Amino acid sequence: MSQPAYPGRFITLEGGEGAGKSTNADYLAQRLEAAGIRLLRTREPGGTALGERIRELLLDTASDGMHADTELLLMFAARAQHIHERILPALRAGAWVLCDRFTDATYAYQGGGRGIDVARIAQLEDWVQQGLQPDMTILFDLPVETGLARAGARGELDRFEREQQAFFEAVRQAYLQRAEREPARFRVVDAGQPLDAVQRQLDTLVDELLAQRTGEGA
Ligand code: T5A
Repeated sequence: MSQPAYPGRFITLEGGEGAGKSTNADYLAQRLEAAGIRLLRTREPGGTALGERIRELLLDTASDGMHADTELLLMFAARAQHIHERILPALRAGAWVLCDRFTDATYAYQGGGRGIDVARIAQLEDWVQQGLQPDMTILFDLPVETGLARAGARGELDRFEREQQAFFEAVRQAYLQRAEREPARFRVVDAGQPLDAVQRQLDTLVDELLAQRTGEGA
């Protein structure tokens, strides 16, 4: 990882449906906080009061018929608010940010899944993020069926979870391609394994992060 322009660290968690991001965000947060890291735990879409209202629109099955461009713009609208209201202030103050999904999800779902031209996503990314990128992205990778079975076991499906298998296969491939193109930022975890085996993989990443910590968040 290169040294960012702020003292904090920006870590994102990515993966398909039911990959275990939320479960393991708890584990990562507990490990980092135990090491004395001041942590902002957040998620996308959402993370702010306004962003959570946009999230409701995006996930609501009553939003069926939402155009893919509308979906893309809403993702970035929520993200703009999130960056300015919470992420950048936290990083500048030396806290670390642990975010459940960020822009890689847009490339995977709106790019891979919906088929939106990645150049258009990149334009929005440049405009909204002004160069902000995660310092480390942990990709929880697992077979689509395994993830959907886990997510489905929780009950009612949201607007994305109602998509077809081919959509989620495209999402998975888009994530894996991004990880292959940016090996310095991505760490791919085999999320199809039992939870304790997944967490042993995360322990290695926590050690890596703690070994590189700098600034007042450390
Ligand atoms: N989206 C988001 C976009 O389309 N574009 C974007 O730009 C962004 C930011 C909502 C949706 O928004 C879309 C993608 C999403 O569809 P979300 O709430 O993060 O985003 O979406 P989900 O992936 O639906 O979140 P989930 O809660 O389903 O998945 P998690 O967090 O990955 O999984 P988790 O931890 O809740 O685990 C699911 C179940 O599996 C069990 C857990 O106990 C839980 O019951 N589990 C395991 N079981 C066995 N072995 C393991 N290793 C396990 N790990 C977890």
